[in-house]
Amino acid sequence: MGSMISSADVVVTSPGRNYVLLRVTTEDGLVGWGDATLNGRELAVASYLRDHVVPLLVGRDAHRVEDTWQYLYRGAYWRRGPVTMAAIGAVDTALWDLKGKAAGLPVYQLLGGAVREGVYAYAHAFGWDHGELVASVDRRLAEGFRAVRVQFGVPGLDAVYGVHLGAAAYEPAGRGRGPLVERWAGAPYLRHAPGALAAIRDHVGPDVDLLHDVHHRLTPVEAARLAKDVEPIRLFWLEDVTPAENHHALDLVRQHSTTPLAIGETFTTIWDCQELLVRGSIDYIRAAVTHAGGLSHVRRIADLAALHGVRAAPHGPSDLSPINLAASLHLALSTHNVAIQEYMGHPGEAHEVFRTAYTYADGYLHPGDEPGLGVEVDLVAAERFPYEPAYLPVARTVDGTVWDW
Ligand code: GCO
Ligand code: MG
Repeated sequence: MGSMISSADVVVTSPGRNYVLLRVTTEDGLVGWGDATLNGRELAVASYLRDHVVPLLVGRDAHRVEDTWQYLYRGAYWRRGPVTMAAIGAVDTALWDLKGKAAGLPVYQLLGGAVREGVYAYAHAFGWDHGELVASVDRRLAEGFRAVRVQFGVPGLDAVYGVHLGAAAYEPAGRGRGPLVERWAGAPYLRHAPGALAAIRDHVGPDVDLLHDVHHRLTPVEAARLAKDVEPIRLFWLEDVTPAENHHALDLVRQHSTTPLAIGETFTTIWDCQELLVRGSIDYIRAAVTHAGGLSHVRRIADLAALHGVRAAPHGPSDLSPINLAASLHLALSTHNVAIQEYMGHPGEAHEVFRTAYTYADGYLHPGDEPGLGVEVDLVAAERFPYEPAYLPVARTVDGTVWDW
């Protein structure tokens, strides 16, 4: 069969926010799509793909997904890192999409078939104060979600990850300018957070799963104190309490609390996850399909996690395209230890560019049954949304010291 790759193209489009996409075409005219978006550093991955990877793809057998992964990872000598792994992730995802289309099967069938009827999803709720947050949580519950991530403001600060004072919506990447500076202070956050979360638990009752993302801001001892203070709230998870590179920091948190811990959205390989999984330091591993080398590699991470009783919960923000979300859903439907999928949605304009087969109903997502991933890209629409430079904010403490964002 004509499975030789005849061309591969990088598409950069900005329907509401920037996305970098990879389109791989075979000699018999099948097209596979991958997502290569790295928020705030998009063009670095576009260049890595265009200048270094695409020339290696043309002429290869599109069906050799694993060999291509190994070739791009081991063959480059310079391994790991977000730029490299997002590029490999895009290729791997596109080849799974192609394989599904060639077989006439949805990708989850190629991964072993469904192990559940639907993928449990969590949505985002945010509000600067309790009233705003309650209204936001209630909207999510009315949409059928039974798992909600809650982010709130902190008296004395103007911006906290996930919510800005006076802002109607939350989108961290600012377009067309350098990074915004957000002031951070640990003490007021630690004073405020347990009460803010307890008030939401009182509002929703025991049956709703509540999640919270600290976004790497705390020192180890601060994180331990927070995890201990919020124990009675019975969170589904507390995410990214400390900077993700410092694996030992989580040992201190573990020693002091049984609050479930999630981390790993910035991890790019199984090697970043290994120590945390083997030491039993976490409960959920957040590596994303795009950023951690594609479906092949994230499946491998999930398998290692399973050995240690850890469940996978791949990152699914709006800054990864619907192609990443679709891939994540095929993985989640077919992988025993995937626990939940983040479902943040996408900007309205994105729906003009991406046609998706996945569906949401009553708190659950399903990838759909179209061959491949079930996402098609309208290239004419994509051209209407040219790239615009955008940056994530940078955090500084109140005395001006750069901090973790
Ligand atoms: C999440 C994440 C995101 C990140 C964003 C950075 O849990 O969804 O923390 O909101 O901030 O993806 O690019
Ligand atoms: Mg997060």
